[in-house]
Amino acid sequence: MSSVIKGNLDGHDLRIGIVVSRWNREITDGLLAGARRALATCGVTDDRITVAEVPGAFEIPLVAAALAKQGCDAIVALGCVIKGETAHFEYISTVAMRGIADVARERGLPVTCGILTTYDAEQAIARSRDDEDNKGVEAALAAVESANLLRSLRSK
Ligand code: INI
Repeated sequence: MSSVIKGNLDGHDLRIGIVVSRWNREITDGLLAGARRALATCGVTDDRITVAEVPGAFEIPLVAAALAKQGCDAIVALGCVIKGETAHFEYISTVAMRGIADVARERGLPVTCGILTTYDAEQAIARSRDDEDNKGVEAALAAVESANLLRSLRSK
């Protein structure tokens, strides 16, 4: 008989790192608020959450790697890259996305993606409001679930 291993959303004994960028701050503040709300619903207390603030999405992977070294069980990456007139958007978003995936694989812990890459400000606002579409919420829940799943797999 096959076994299905799932994570759960009980975060009471997890340490969670959040790395959040200041670029498009009104958006990333909304993502951070969403992530904090979601972690509270999972039972992650404030004293088990470390928030590191970086200038922009480009800096997120390096700081995520440093947080990983400090013993977090999972890291939530929050940022916002909005398409502009130049190719800058592609470079920043590619480095940020690939970077967090690399940190996750290299460190063996979840680094979940709450980095918005949108075509305009309206799309970013719609994904950072205080509602069910908030991507900070999604990334925080994914962090708790994935950290618990990894724990289960490693205990077998
Ligand atoms: N950083 C972002 O997080 N979002 C952006 O939209 C953005 N744009 O458009 O330039 C951005 N740039 C800054 C970048 O992430 C670095 O902080 C900066 O280049 C210093 O290394």
